[in-house]
Amino acid sequence: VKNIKSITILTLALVLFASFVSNSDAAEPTQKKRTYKENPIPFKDWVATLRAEAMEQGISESTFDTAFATIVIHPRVIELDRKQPEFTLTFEKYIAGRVTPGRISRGQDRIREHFDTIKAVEQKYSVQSRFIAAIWGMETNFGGYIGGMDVIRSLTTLAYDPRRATYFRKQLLLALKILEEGHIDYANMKGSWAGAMGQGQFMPSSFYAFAQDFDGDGKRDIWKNEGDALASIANYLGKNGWNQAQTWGRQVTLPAGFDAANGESLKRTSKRGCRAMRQHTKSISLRKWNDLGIRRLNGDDLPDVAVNASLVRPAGPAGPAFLTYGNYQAILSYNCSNYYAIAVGQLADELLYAAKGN
Ligand SMILES: [Ca+2]
Repeated sequence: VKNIKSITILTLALVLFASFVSNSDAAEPTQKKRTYKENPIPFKDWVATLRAEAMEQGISESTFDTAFATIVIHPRVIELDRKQPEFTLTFEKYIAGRVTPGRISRGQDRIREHFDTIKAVEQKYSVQSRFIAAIWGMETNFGGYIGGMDVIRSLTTLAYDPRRATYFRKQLLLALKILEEGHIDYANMKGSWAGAMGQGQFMPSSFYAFAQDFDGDGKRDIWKNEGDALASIANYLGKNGWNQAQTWGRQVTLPAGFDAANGESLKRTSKRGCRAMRQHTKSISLRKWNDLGIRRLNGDDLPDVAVNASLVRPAGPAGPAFLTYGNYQAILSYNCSNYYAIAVGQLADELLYAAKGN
């Protein structure tokens, strides 16, 4: 027993040593460390100018002073903002972490719970309910986690910080307008560290572009009212070109030698769409894709319909391939990432299969 104990201690010591070594390795900067400017204006003076600007825009003194009564810069928000671009998950790990059996079954429960509402939203906004639900699931696990941070404090921190001050000052003033109009009160205006709010994680500018008052009570309550939240997501997709007659795309197989034979001729030349579209081929008809030997995963021909699609392989040339339709770009408008859009599409498919299985 003593020997086992000493071996365990030795192993533990080695593990600790190894982690110490790897930690110190990790501390070596692999990228050039960025330096950040600080705001030269004292925070108190900055708040005073913001208050004057808010008054000019019709925010009342009482709304402003309630929201700013205990305001402080929140260092955690700055820390999260600085850490952000390190996106190191592989495509497979990203999907496996988001399209999970637990999320699919919670999605089914939540759809069942709000079935009449989600069907009414689907009809009014012409967006299939499974896609509304998939965005809802990706953003907040179907309203399960809407973020617990004080939105005014987060936006104030990011607006005072010079890095993206102009954008966040605009978001902050719109957040104050949301309070002024009484859609939510200050104490309940919670969100992500970057100020994304409610069950669909809308920034204040998206709130004013897309949020809906589905139950007609005069408030666009995207935090606690499922009808308002789901209608807002559907309206977001609808206003970004959603076509109810189509799906998002599908995973496909490529014939051997596909890239060598077609790589050049399929290069995307269009500049339309967000950044993530740069990884796609050009958009051609499904019939042409079928002629090039692209098939469904089960080996069947592609659907014989007049639809254009672009091909993307988010994990690189050796990874899975997807043909994506126009609706895919509507999903990208929500979050411009191929990983995100494919996860939304696959979660929507899983919710459909699960519903059929019941
Ligand atoms: Ca409402």
